Amino acid sequence: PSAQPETNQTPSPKPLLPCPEMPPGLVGRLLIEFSSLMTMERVQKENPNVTEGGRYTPPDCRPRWKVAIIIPFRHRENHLKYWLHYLHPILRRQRIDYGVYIINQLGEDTFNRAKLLNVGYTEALKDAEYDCFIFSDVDLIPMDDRNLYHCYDQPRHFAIAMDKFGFRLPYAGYFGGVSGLSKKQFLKINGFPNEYWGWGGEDDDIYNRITLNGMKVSRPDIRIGRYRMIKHERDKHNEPNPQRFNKIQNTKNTMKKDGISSLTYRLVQVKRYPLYTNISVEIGKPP
Ligand code: UDH
Repeated sequence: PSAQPETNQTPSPKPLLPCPEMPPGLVGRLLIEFSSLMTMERVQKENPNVTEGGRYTPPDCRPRWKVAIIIPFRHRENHLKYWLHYLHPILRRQRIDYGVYIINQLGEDTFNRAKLLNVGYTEALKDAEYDCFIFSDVDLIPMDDRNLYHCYDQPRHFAIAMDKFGFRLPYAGYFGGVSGLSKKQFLKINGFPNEYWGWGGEDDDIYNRITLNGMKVSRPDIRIGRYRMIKHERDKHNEPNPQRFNKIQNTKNTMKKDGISSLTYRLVQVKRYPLYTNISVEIGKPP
């Protein structure tokens, strides 16, 4: 008796076509500025189609990647508003299937960017079956929406032409700011190092991991990989790490034991906001 006549069933939705390589509706070069006052209320109103926790999926095509965007964070609320204001519309135009994860380091011990990124990888995978991870500083905004936030055949460096470096790559092995690895690429390099406390070196260590594992870095065209950085003073408790020069000489020896395989932390809170998921963690302090 529970069987419904065929005609009463909702018709199964038409299978969607794969999203196009270069989505129509991109605008190219963008005007990025940080002088207007930004409020979270405004950014929420601008982005009604983002769902709780900062998730979005294109309604009109089938995306190739499921992308977790991971942002290392502490005390940068103002930067986050601009990031959300600019990035959600860009990612929507790019037809990306994505979720935004803010990985918030609790306490005032030394900041550890790469360890937070490892935490983001782990926590995002508890949420959905992501196969692509984009790691972005909170203060970097792409100036061109043709710089597509998905993964590539090789680990991707997105932020190659920042305003603060005169829109040039500062050195050939630079991998800082915004980068992206597929799950497979990330696991191949045992994730990121957990032992870089304070500012600097962790991005070079990641670059070493990539090349030592037989991969190379892929980059967009220099005219497209342009970024604006929100100007700021050096943060407290993120002083330049004097050990960084020595450590990056040793990646070959350290990468097998220090990485996603050795990650430990204490998850304190997961909070879903309309435009992002906040993951607050204790990650310890330098030995
Ligand atoms: N971050 C935080 N909070 C901190 C430290 C770092 O959220 O206290 C995150 C944030 O996402 C930031 C990223 O880590 O974008 C990288 O840190 P950074 O912005 O300090 O590094 P960057 O190389 O700047 O961009 C270095 C300090 C420049 C000082 C210049 C003074 N004129």
